Amino acid sequence: MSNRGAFIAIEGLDRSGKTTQVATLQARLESEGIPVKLFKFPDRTTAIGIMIDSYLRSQSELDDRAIHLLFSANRWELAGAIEQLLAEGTTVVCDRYAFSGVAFSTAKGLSFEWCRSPEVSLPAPDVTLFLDISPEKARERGGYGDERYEKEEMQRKVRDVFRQISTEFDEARWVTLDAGRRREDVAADVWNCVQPFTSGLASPLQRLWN
Ligand code: 2DT
Repeated sequence: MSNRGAFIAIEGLDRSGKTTQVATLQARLESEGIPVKLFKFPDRTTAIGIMIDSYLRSQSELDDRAIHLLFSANRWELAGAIEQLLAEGTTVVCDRYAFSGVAFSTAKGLSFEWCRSPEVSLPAPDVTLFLDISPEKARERGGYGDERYEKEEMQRKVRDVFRQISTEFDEARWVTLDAGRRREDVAADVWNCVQPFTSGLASPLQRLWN
């Protein structure tokens, strides 16, 4: 039987260059002839995603738990498609995933355990790359944007929760990269982490936090 595709998640703080790194990784995989599909969470194009988008732009208000569950439901509505692609041998790259869900809602004051519950059993990434940047470095890069959560205090708290999450995974599954460096250097590290997965995996896909 042929290998399944690898499931790669890229998480990162605001101003970490995550969008650029995801695009660079996608281009590199394509140039190597590896079938790849990119997902971005939240996916703002679905019915649930439209509600999330409105909330993030502060055009609507929602209870903290309600928005948390919408973010999670947005992953669940695409989980089947992700599994299918992986089974077909396509590498799946996710720009943000369940870890953002837990990090942002916990940073708002909800309990970590409560935040994690709806994410349990989602397809588990084979490796998660966390693009870490200090608030000071982010400030140097021009500060944060206008959406909800794009505030220094929030980003500090989010960073702390990401660190807490990282302790639950062994270092083969969770890699923290210093994203305060030149983008070429970060991209080289990203590729070094992803390259071993490019021939796919024979092992079954795992479930998150099961
Ligand atoms: P982008 O700026 O990457 O579009 O993210 N978020 C994201 C959550 O609070 N929960 C989640 O489950 C996810 C995926 C992080 C938009 C913002 O949404 C936050 C930043």
